[in-house]
Amino acid sequence: MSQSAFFVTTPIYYISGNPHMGHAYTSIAADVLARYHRTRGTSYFLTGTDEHGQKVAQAAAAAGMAPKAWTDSLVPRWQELCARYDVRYDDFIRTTEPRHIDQVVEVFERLKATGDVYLGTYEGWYCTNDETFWLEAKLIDGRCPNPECGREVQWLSEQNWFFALSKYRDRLLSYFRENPNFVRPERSYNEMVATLEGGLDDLCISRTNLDWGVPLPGGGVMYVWLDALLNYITALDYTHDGEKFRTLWPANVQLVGKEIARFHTIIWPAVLFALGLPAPEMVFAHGWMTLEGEKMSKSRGNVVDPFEMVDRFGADTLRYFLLREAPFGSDFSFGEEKVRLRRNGDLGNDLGNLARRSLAMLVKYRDGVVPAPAPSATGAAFATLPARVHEAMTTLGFRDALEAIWELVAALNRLIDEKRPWDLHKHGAREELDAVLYDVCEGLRWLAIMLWPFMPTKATELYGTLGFVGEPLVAWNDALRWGGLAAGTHVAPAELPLFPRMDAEPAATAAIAAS
Ligand code: ME8
Repeated sequence: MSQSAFFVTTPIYYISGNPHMGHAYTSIAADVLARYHRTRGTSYFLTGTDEHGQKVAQAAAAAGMAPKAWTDSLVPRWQELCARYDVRYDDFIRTTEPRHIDQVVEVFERLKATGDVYLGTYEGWYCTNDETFWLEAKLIDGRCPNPECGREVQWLSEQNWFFALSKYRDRLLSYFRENPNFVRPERSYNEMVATLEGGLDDLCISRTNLDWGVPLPGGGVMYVWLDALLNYITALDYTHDGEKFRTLWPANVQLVGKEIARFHTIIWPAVLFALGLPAPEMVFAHGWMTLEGEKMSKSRGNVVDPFEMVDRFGADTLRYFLLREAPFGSDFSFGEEKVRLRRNGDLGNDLGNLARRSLAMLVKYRDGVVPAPAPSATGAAFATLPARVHEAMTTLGFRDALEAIWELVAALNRLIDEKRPWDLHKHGAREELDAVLYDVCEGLRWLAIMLWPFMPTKATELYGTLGFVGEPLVAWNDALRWGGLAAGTHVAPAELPLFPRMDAEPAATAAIAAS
């Protein structure tokens, strides 16, 4: 693994049930980012499952199973989610794995030794749904103050271990000020600064009357959030000074939903500072997928089944939809009709038709053989496109990146409409026809390369029709120079359209069309 591998993480998901579309969203975004950085060198993508805590224990009990048997039975489904969406992680960590548990205990010992962890008494309120301790003053009508939750809280009175979070407030504030990109988007950054300015309390990091967690020396288990956050470094073999840890930490980007920004941008960096470690470069708190205006969530029960969706639409269409529909930091509502519109419009009419007619014309007019490149206005106009996409990807502007790429799709379609290759052929305008045919084929090669992080299967298919073998995983700097497609290349027109039209039809028929 090289020094420069780009390290990206997702939250580790509570395994209190099956995944829903919201979980797929974060994992897909992380995969797109990891694939993009693979084209620039190497990347390392970590995801996994958060298997301890009261919430998971309660779900297991409700299913009449022991917690570990319950999480063992569910993990394959979470991994299958990744497989079905072409989410290609490098490591999948489970917090019930011995490699994680041993290191959590070691971290606890290290923090005790530095005095950052101390014994005290916790008397106060706890929300099981959010696995969060709340101050009395923060409760609303005696209930959990999280507007997404509002559930009853329970009174805890336990001898517990505390983490000296308050001690790190000033250091955190300076870190925020010196690293404006540490928390993105800006809205989250500002919220977190306001939280820090309001002051911090020490954090209770153990639970006495709960046994489903990492057992701590002397009794009790570790608070599930600290246990979970540590996955980002235990997966790298931190306490054993693992090579992965030395080469990958600090993470380049940690993706989280905005509801857990506080854990990742205040508690997490404070723990890292206490361990003498650097904070991640960027925590990006993305927006929520909603359904009829409400956050899609397991506890609300308003969830969309990602397996049903992928059967219906295919992974690439959904990956495209999710990242194209809204800026990554904003909320957006999920709807099958919207997915269908993107599928038939951007993907079918714009990209799919461009590929179909370009290749068909090359076959018809030049026996499928790419002509020699000529000076190209399109090539000149889009010379800076890779740099624009790069700029967008650096700030996780997936939508901006796709919009920029679609400018090329539109320009190539316009070129065909304006130059009318069928007329050029009829009038024997050989050179002009060659120039148009070359440009559209070269443009398709660019599109295959730039779309690969977003739509790996379709991009590879498109690349294949242009005579290339394997995935368009190539260094953009070298590959994205107009004129790179060799004259004489034989193209193979696709038998089927890249994105067959999908009408609002019953699921079973639609699934075949999505293949
Ligand atoms: O919070 N829209 O796990 P979790 C967008 N185990 N993203 C969504 C979403 C939605 N409606 N619903 C879920 C936990 N997500 C902890 C994390 S990390 C050390 C521990 C995604 O199962 C989003 O990334 O509740 C969100 O932050 C995460 O799933 C929460 O998953």
